[in-house]
Amino acid sequence: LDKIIVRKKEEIAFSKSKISVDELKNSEFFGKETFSLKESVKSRNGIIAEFKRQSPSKGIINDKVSPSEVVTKYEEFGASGISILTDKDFFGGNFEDILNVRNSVNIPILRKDFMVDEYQFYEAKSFGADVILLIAACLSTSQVQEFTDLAHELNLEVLLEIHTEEELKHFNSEIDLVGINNRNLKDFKVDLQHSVNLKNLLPKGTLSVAESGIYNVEDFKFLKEKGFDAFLMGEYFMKNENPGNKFKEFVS
Ligand code: IGP
Repeated sequence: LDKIIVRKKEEIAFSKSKISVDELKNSEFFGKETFSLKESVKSRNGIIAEFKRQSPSKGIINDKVSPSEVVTKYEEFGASGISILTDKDFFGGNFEDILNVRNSVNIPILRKDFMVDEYQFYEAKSFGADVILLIAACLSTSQVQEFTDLAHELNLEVLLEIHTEEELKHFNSEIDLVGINNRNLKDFKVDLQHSVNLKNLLPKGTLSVAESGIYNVEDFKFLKEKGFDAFLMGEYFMKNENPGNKFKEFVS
């Protein structure tokens, strides 16, 4: 994680030198309505389906399919939202993916990245994202608060990701959804029961998202029974030749 953050800061410095915040603000998406993930986890099937080419723990998952083709199916078969990894070096993502996806669906798009600088929020907005991820493990409590305020100013919703009880102290009541990562980002171990225990510590009424490592219908049902409102799933769909069909099969 530390390595990713160091690299991320270099990447941001480079982006800033090429495109200023004022230039980003010229994007058509400033001033446009955003799609609410809070609403769509209630009105659709609760799955936030991820487009993911590769990851540090799994290597290449799928580098053949195009985002628009995949996400159109995700939307058609009821997904509440789409998660797009925009990190290039570790996850093989990019911003064009968000633009492509924005032109393909009318459900919320989560920009999934390691957010450590205000600049990235303007970027997210300028490419048509609706929701941003804040990873508690790489932010201070005051950063989470400041970033939440900035996101809301830009009409972006906030998904706060936690993995430990300690990280719960980063929660504030303006946060829109709390994601509990079933996977430990330090050693990549998956533990669903750990997530259920942590979920039970959230203030009543908090919208909760079970993230990562959901690899079969049983895991999904278990987490649903335990009261999770939404489910962030990537690899299970993406490791197939046709992720959209895998999604369809999973939900039917
Ligand atoms: C999806 P999976 O195991 O279904 O592919 O996981 C998603 O939860 C995972 O990509 C993720 C992630 C993150 C990636 C969750 N939090 C933070 C990068 C950074």
